[in-house]
Amino acid sequence: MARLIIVSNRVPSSSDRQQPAGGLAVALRDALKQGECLWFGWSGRQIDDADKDNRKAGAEQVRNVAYSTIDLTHSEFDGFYQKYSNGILWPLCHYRAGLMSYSRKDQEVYWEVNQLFARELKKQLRPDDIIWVQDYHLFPLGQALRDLGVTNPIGFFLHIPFPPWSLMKSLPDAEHLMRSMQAYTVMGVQTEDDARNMNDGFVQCNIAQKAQVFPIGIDPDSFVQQAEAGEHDFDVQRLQISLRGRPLIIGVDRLDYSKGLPERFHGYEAFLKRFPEHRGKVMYLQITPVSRGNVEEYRLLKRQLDETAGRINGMYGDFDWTPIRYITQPVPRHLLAGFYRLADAALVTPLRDGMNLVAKEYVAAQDEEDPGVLILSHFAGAAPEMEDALLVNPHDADEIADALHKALTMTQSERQARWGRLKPDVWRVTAQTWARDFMTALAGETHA
Ligand code: GDG
Repeated sequence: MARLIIVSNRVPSSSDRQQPAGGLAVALRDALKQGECLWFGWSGRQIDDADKDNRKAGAEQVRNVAYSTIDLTHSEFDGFYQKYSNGILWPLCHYRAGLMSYSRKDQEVYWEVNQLFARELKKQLRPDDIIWVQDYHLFPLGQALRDLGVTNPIGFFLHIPFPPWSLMKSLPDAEHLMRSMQAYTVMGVQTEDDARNMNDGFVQCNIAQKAQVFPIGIDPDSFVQQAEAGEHDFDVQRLQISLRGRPLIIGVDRLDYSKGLPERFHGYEAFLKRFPEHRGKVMYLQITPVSRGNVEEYRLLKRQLDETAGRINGMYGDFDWTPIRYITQPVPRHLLAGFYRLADAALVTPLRDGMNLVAKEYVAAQDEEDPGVLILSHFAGAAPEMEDALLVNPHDADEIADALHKALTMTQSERQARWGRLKPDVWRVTAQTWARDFMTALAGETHA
């Protein structure tokens, strides 16, 4: 059996390896269960630029998976990760070209780090390995490996959206980047829209490559177990007691401008303004762990959210009621599952999102007798699969307000009917089917 090589910017930390807390480690769990595997990426450590020729390689074997890491210098981390990946590609792929701050220097560092990854990985490759590269940090890795003579099958999966070519080409390096993608045996994206956009880019640049759709999901069975166990957890009960019978609205998102958080707060404010009967009678819990705190846009966003939450609480709060409970610390996963189950409605309103796993987790965590209502943005990759959610335009505060009112006054039978139609897709498209379908396509292309 061929060895599977996963390459991602970050390799999961040791605690994630024991009990994956989310994201890639969970999604890939099944793919990594069988046979021999190697997971290669950045260690998370930054070293002095002067030490670049003495970087340490990390190696750790956990059951059948070997974890192999390299360190990055401070300048590599800054140019490759902070500036080019998160300051240029991330906004652009989320249709926010105006937020991109491009520099040729950062672009060079991005390509250099991809070449560094390729050189380090090549040392460890065997002829029959199958390689699967994850996400936008590593677009050119396939080409860098081919340039070193690697002929193994190489797949690529993009977790975030891919914008229309007319927008993508505002990146000075766009055509070069697209050309490098020819190196991949299979090119995977989340949704039909992403595939259409990327394939149009390939046509416009006269490139022989085709993106295919592999929607990602969660591991719903294990999430249900966590949500059910969560009901008896002391901290979940603490939350329940603090509600004193009031309905709970929940939001869970990394602190990121793609998630539409200021717009969501404005939607909740419009709801309190237009439906005064809910004042003092609902609780909105927003869990927003800070991410990428070193990037300027993220610092500004945090300040904007702090201010907006403070303003709404000041304006509508009472001495015994706080309209928004806003937390910027991460919450342990088992508690999150229990919180979802308690919540009567979830606000998942990104301005643009590759898929959005929170929407699927919320549906999985519900109790079938008394399920909550999912309010979901049209612009989440998950929206086409989840049409029985209350779909909203996240830019329209009044539409969010109407959806909240509708969710909190919906009859139990309508909630059950909507949830009953949402649930099958969460079990049909899972982390397991995603990884299996991708690997099948990669193996198919290899033997074709
Ligand atoms: C990218 C794409 C795509 C959040 N807060 C806490 C916490 N989380 C967990 C959630 C969920 C995960 O993080 C977030 O996943 P999303 O899919 O919602 O969003 P991104 O992080 O932006 O992920 C996205 C995804 O890749 C997969 O391809 O769906 O579109 O942007 O699992 O539950 N987990 C814990 N505490 C928190 O406070 N434990």
